[in-house]
Amino acid sequence: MAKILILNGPNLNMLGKRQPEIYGHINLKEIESACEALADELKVEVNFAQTNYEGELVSLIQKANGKYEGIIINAGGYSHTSVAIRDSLALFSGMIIEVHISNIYGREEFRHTSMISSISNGVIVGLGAQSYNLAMRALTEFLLNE
Ligand code: CA2
Repeated sequence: MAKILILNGPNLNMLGKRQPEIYGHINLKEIESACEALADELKVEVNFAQTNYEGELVSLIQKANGKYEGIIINAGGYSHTSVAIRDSLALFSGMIIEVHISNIYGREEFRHTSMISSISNGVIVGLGAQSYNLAMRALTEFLLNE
């Protein structure tokens, strides 16, 4: 069974608590539960991690190598700044889908650039919590056709 790791970066543990006009009312636990239900349907295994620390994200990505066929990552604010996270993803041998809950292109200029997009297989942006489900479907589809 294919294994997918869903990684969330800084402040995504705050989802549902503030700024619902940007990120919606759903919290991270609810997003993860929805992904778990979808994993059953898609017959894949899914695991989750969230951290507010850049280095920890790097370590999680390194450890995922050889263990997971795919990573779905919302690196939060680090998406726009982190060469270290980009470098660790570039070393990952499986597929990568970058997701963002909000439409980063409709927000402040500094959110318009992602360090991760060009080394990802695909990017899903601005579709709310659904972004994660869509990424799981796309990844599963990719992996089946590999
Ligand atoms: O839209 C996304 O998914 C983001 O990756 C979310 C990040 C932001 O820095 C990126 O530019 C786009 C922020 C994480 C969530 O931050 C919250 C802050 C307060 C309340 C709820 C969430």
